[in-house]
Amino acid sequence: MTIKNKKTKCGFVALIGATNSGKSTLLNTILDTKVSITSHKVQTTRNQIRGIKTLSNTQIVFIDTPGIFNPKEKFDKAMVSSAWTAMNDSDCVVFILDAQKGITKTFDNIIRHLKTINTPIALCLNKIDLLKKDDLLKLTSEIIKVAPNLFEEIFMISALKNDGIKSLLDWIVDKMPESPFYFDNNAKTDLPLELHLAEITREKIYQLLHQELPYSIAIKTDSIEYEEKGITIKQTIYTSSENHKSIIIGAGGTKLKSIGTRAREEMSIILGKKVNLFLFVKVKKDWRNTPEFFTDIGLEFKK
Ligand SMILES: Nc1nc2c(ncn2[C@@H]2O[C@H](COP(=O)(O)OP(=O)(O)OP(=O)(O)O)[C@@H](O)[C@H]2O)c(=O)[nH]1
Ligand SMILES: [Mg+2]
Repeated sequence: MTIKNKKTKCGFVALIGATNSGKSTLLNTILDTKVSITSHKVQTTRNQIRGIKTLSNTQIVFIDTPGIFNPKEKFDKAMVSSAWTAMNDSDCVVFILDAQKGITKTFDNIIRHLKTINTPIALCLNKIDLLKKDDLLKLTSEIIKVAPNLFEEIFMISALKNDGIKSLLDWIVDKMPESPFYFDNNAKTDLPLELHLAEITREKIYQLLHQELPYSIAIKTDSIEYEEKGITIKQTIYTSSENHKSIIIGAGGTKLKSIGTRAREEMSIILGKKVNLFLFVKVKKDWRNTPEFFTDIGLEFKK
């Protein structure tokens, strides 16, 4: 029987969790390709990133979300709010908990929100590669005590080491509603190329710059030009102060060069062509309160 004659299923899964719990890592592992940037720093993902997995007659649209934290500024509030929206709009929710961190204030906050929805929820205890089995079992029983009947299933996984993910996928497939596919069979993401390329550079900045600095930057892809010799990409890195600008550029431009080299290498792999990348650094003090920096990445700007 061909796929055309089969009934198909398709739906949305929201990946929810505290910042740094491993949501984007899990998405990339499931898709077997890098769609969402990751880093050891908190607040890496800033907007909803959709990743698509097609398995014979089921298409799963994963929504990776910004981590939940206690937001103070407008931009941070918009990030967290986009995570809650994804949760409300999905057919099932996967709550990813860093099992090393266990039950925290953020955990309680997430639980409070999860109790308000009627969608099936699975809990993933992630980073089990870093834990002893006894501690994991202790944490599981504590969670069941704190949130009885909230989770349909609890999975123990390592997103990084691709451990325990098959049974999570089976659970998700079971939750997908009957529906035609929303995307092509080969699609991995619907992220516009400009944004995808900007995310790659942002990831390199998270890797190469320390402390609070990555939070002060935003990136825009200004142009992508396809030429015979390769692809020329121009991007601007916006930062909120002159001081940060000089740190990003580094002595004699060395830091910016390293960022550019790493980003260019990854872009060349994705695009399958030689890439010339030009990075410009501009100070825009108030970008975190400027509407276009929200809407460009799909965040809502509230006055
Ligand atoms: N040891 C181990 N590390 C992991 C695992 N999953 C994720 N990590 C690491 O945890 C860090 C955070 O991972 P991310 O995937 O960026 O986390 P996130 O939840 O998307 O974070 P935000 O986007 O900031 O909300 C990275 O350094 C990952 O390599 C895991 O299963 N085991
Ligand atoms: Mg993330």
